Amino acid sequence: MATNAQRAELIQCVANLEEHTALKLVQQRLAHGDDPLEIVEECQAGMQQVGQRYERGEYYLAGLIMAGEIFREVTDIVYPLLEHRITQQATGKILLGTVQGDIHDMGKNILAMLLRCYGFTVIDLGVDVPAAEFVKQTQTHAPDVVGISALLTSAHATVHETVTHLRHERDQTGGKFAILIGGGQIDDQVRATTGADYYGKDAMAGVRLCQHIIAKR
Ligand code: B12
Repeated sequence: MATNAQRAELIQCVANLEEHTALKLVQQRLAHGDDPLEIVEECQAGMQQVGQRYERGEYYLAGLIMAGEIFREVTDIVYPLLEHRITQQATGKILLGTVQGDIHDMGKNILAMLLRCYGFTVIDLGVDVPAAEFVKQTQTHAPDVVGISALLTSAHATVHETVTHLRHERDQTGGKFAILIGGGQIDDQVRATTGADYYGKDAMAGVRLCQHIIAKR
């Protein structure tokens, strides 16, 4: 079990874009049997600090790119460990994607990975997905849940457009899928404005909501 100082050190390394030290700490922590999911959460906290420094003009776009690269390397180490941890019976089908105009995908990828760990079948449409593509893929796959990710505030209008198209499709065809949104600045107010059914504050909340939606059927 990591100490608070060890947690803070990893968060600071990611925030300071110290790639080699961050990866070394991750390896050490895993070797000591620390929870891979906690390690991912700490790196996420480091990424938030990177975002704040970018907002304050202390980092430029290169800083965001570097942070993205560190996070990807961490997940490359951690994912295989998580995948072997939880295996349950298939519980439902989830269609996932990041909305058009937004190319952030690491949060969505964590959600996809955790959903698979919990036995869900995930169809990942990737990033920059137009509303019409979400609709088309619901026709092809008949999912139980459509999960929409967006990190940019400027993409909230596209979230709204995507949800509106999906709701229309659901009304027209009697489709049963629920619409779940999450990522960045999305909160329950954005959920209400866009007309989505559910909002998940993080990937684990997303998994719990998918379980809840399917259990209700
Ligand atoms: C890395 C990064 C990038 C990388 C992305 C690489 C990649 N492959 O994703 C790159 C360099 C490409 C990038 C580009 C840009 N970025 Co950027 N980026 C970030 C940064 C630092 C980290 C994001 C991240 O991956 N976090 C880690 C993951 C795990 O966290 P997460 O995405 O939030 O996901 C968690 C939850 O939100 C949730 N979740 C996510 N999706 C979903 C979906 C569902 C259904 C559910 C239930 C839950 C859920 O679960 C996840 C795990 O718990 C953030 C800072 C921040 N505070 O987030 C800025 C940030 C998001 N970026 C920002 C900006 C401005 C940009 C650019 C416009 C910069 C520019 N001038 O070009 C471009 C936009 C490009 C585009 N069109 O999308 C701003 C957005 C501000 C705003 N409010 O709109 C931020 C907040 C930085 C800041 N503070 O200014 N970025």
